[in-house]
Amino acid sequence: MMVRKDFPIFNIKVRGKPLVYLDSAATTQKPQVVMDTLNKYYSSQNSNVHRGVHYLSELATKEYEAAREKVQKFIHAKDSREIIFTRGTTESINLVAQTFGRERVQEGDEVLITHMEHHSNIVPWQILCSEKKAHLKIAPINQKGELLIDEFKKLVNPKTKIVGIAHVSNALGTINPIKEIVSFCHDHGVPVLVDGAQAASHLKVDVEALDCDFYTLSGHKIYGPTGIGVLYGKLKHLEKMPPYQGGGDMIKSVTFEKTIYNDVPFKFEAGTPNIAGAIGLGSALDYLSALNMEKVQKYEEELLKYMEEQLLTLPKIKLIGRAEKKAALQSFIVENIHPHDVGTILDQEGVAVRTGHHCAQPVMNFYGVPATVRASLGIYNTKEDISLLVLALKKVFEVLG
Ligand code: C6P
Repeated sequence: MMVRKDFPIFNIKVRGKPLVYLDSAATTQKPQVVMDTLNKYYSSQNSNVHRGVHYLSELATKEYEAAREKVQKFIHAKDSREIIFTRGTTESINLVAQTFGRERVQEGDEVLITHMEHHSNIVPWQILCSEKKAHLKIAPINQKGELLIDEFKKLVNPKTKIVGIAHVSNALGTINPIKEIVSFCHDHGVPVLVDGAQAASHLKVDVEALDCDFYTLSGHKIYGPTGIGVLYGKLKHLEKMPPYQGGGDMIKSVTFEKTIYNDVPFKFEAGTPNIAGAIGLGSALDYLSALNMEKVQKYEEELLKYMEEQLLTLPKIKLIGRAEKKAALQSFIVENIHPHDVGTILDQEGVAVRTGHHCAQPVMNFYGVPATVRASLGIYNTKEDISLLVLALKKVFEVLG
């Protein structure tokens, strides 16, 4: 896509070389328009929301609520009240575990997740299960990094109270068949939370079509600012759920005897929210929508295919994560060279990749590796970036091979 010019970061040099940024799964770079929006907000709109009758407060509130509607449209939610602003996916999942989960899961019950989850979709459920004396069940994956769907289905039973599953795995790139999973789970009366942190910037997300109960995303992974994220929840759930945190803005009235909570979504947005972040996220979504998510998906699919082919031309490289349906990233290891050493030499060449366990240690354990190198793509990457990755990897073989 011809969008590189929109991202000022590509004007910098890294160690005297042009930046080859292959770490968008950790966080994406930001287009100028998002930074301009933040600047405009702080320069001419800054005020607190829902709290003042004055001009600026009304303006900030209008912009903040407009951002909520942009998120609603972007993920095709029915109602903007189904969009809650959080700090990111991690907070969104914790919110659901500590409210919906806490009420629903009781002693002896089960929470079902998969072997490919990010720690953010494991630990909140572990905390809940330990508090409730419930059990965390894990659906297995195969060597390609795909969910074993029949095994998953066998694990759904009357004790299963909630399912948490990644739309796209951050360590393997696997795209899970969410629609099929949600439909199966609903047939068995089980609600599903979808961790969309790695999906929303690559795929066209339609929460109504997926029919999931909850969907989460992180602003910083979708070309928006850090510190802002989204929890989508079906209105019927959100209205029944208790609040997550108490404080300002989430109440209708407070006396020392009794507090009446505000309506959804404000009930879940205690305290002054990340107003600038939400508005910045709104502008990132406008930017992506103008590019057209179907075109983004197609472009990235071609680029990913090219990256896989190019990596396979190199000796000593083992690709990890070979699912039929994948999004925008490739994990790999280089025989006899630790991923951190690979990453360090790539960095010398201006190539940014992530090395480590990617906050998905169970995935590393499954493959029996301590870490992988992960090259992840965004809309600004080109075939040229991949050629430079390949050249830098050849350098790794020269130096350490
Ligand atoms: N993965 C990565 O490099 P936060 O940190 O709350 O924005 O997102 C957490 C998270 C949840 N689920 C998935 C599938 C994720 O990939 C992430 C974040 C980054 O892979 C940073 S660890």
